[in-house]
Amino acid sequence: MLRIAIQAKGRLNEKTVALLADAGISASIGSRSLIAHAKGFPVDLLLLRDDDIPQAVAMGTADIGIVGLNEVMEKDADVVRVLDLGFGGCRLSLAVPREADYKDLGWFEGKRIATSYPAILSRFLKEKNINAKIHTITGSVEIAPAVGMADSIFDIVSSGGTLIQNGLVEVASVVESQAVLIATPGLPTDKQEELDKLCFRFRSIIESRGMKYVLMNLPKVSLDEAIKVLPGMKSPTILPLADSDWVSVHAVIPESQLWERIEKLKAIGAEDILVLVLENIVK
Ligand code: PRT
Ligand code: ZN
Repeated sequence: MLRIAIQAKGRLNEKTVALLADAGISASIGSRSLIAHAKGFPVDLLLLRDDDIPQAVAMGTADIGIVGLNEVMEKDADVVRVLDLGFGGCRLSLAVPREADYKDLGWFEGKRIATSYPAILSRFLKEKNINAKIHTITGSVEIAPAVGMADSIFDIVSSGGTLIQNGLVEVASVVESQAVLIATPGLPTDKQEELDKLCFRFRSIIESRGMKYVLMNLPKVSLDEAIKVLPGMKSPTILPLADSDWVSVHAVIPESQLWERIEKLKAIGAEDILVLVLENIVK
């Protein structure tokens, strides 16, 4: 049975539990227990702080884990990065006070940088040949310059709102991160097979995100034109209607292109357009 480490509580917990549920894995997670038995797939859930997940997976305490790539990189854990999960997106960036006379990375020479990610930062500074002082602090890194603890920060940025609120400007993005599925290197065959099955489910869920299933009635004469607008997964599905001058067209469209394509389809005579949510794409 696979043991999967997930964040007990925090930013990644909700989306991780939702991804597992979409993959048919449900568990009643009590607030105090460390381990939960799941239904729907042979896995146990190990509920940990995100900082501990890379190490737990590297040591084999858990076979697989879901955690931010930033934590995996910081701990330099010996794990296999199996799959990018498409949520928890953020970046690790250097930021300086708005009033700083910043031109380029040379500004950081001799400066104090506050961070919760000293390992990633020190690798970066070494690569860029910059000598700076790293102040490791956990939590509220962004207030360090204002209280005189540091000249600048290296921290997680998502919308950038926290930086603005604290009078800081992002000057270099060092690492792009998102939630990733990691595994212990060299899993035994039976566990690897279970992991492959789980990945298959995760992939189909991830691929269907942001896609819509669209059905419409179309005058047969517009079909060639519609096929150009609707590439679909292979090509759109065309079904005959009782009225032989019309066909029913089904296609999968990325949400970002939905309205633009629907307008084009309406312009060539499409009617009764239905847009449905897609749950899974199984390839
Ligand atoms: O208790 P535990 O140790 O498990 O959790 P934690 O408090 O260490 O981490 P948590 O739950 O805050 O974050 C878990 C993971 O979510 C991180 O390791 C990242 O991979 C990912 N993530 C995605 C983020 C953010 N977005 C994010 N915006 N983690 C933190 N933030 C914080 C950031 O530190 C800063 O304070 O949000 C603020 C910036 O947000 P913006 O939107 O204002 O830029
Ligand atoms: Zn943490």
